Amino acid sequence: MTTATGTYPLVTLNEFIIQRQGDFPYAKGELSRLLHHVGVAAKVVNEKINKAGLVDILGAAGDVNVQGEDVQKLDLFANHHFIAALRATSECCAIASEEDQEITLFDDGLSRDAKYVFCMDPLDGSSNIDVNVSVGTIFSIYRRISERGSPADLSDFLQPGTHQVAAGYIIYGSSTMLVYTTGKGVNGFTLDPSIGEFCLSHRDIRTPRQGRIYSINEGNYAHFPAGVKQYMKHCQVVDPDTRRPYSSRYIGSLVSDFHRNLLKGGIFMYPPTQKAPGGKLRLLYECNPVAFIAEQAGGRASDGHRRILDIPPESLHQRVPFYVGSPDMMEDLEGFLAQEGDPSPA
Ligand code: P6P
Repeated sequence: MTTATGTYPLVTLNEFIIQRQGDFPYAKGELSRLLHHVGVAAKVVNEKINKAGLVDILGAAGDVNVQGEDVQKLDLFANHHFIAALRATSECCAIASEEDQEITLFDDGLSRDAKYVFCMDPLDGSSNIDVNVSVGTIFSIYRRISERGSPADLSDFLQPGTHQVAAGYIIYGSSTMLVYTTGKGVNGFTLDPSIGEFCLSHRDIRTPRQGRIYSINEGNYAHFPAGVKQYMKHCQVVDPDTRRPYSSRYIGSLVSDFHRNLLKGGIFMYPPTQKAPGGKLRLLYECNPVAFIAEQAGGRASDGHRRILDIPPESLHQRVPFYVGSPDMMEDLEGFLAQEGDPSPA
C-alpha cells in the first residue's frame, strides 16, 4: 500500500519509539509514553493550525464561535493541549511553558511521582500564523532532581542543557514534521494525513559541515556586536573558491529557519540587539532543545562564547544570544567574535 509518505514498511513514530527503547536498557517505557503523547498533541494542534486562516468561519481569538466556544489564540490553544496531553501520561510531574510565568505542577497521585519534567514553547513564531508562515512547537525533557513524590520545583528546570534526556520540535509547515533526539542521533517524522500517523521520513539527520545560508534579522545590524558585523561581511564577500557570497534566508520563525539550515547546512544568528541586549531567544525551551538537536546532528550552538548546553540556567525565562548551525560556519563566526574581543555577555 502506498500512502502520502511512501510505501510499506512505514515506520511510524510509535513503532520507532518502541524499536529505539532498546537504546535505554533501564527504560521502563516512561519516556516512550511521553514522546508518544507529544505526537498526539502535535496532531491536535496541527489540525487547528491548518484551519487558522478560516478566521471568518472559526472566529478570531476572543470571539465566541458558532458552537458557542471561546476562540483561543492559537498559542494558548497549543499550550492547553500539550499540557493536557502530558498530564494524561502521568509520566511528567511538571511543565515550564513560554506561555506561563510559573511552572505548572501535576500533583495528582501518579504524576507527582513521575520522573520527568517538560519545557516547551508551545507555539513559537505564532505572530506569523496570520500571514501563513510556518510555526513550531519546541520541547525539552529532563529527569527531575527533586525528590519523587514531592512537588517538583524550579531546581528541576534550572539544569544545564547537557542534562536533557530528549528534545525536539514540531514544524507546522507545508507538511507537518516532528524532529527529535534522545541523545542517539536525530530523526524526523512527517505527518501522513491519509493515515494520521507521523512516519519516519528523515532517518539519522546529519547537518552539512559547511553551508551557504546565513540567517539573521539584518534590520538590527546597527546594534550587532562588531564580530557579527565582520562575519556578515565575510558571508557577503565574492569568492567562488569558497562558494561565497552565501545566501541570506530569514523567515522569522526559529523552528523554520533552524530546520532549513539543519537539512541544507547554514548558520542561524540571534545576537544581542538594542531591544534585547541579552539576546531574545529563551535558553530553556528554545535554545537548549535546538542546541541538543544541532549537536546530535553534527552541528554546534553557542551564545558567542559558551556552548549553549553548558550554560547554567539562572531563571525560567532567561534569554541568551544564540548562534547555531554548521560547525565550519560556527567556527568562522567565533573567530570573528574572538578577534573583536566582542563585549557581548560571556
Ligand atoms: P525577530 C518568533 O517571534 C521568535 O521568537 C523566533 O521564532 C524567531 O527566530 C525570532 O523570534 C524572530 O525575532 O526579532 O527577528 O522578529
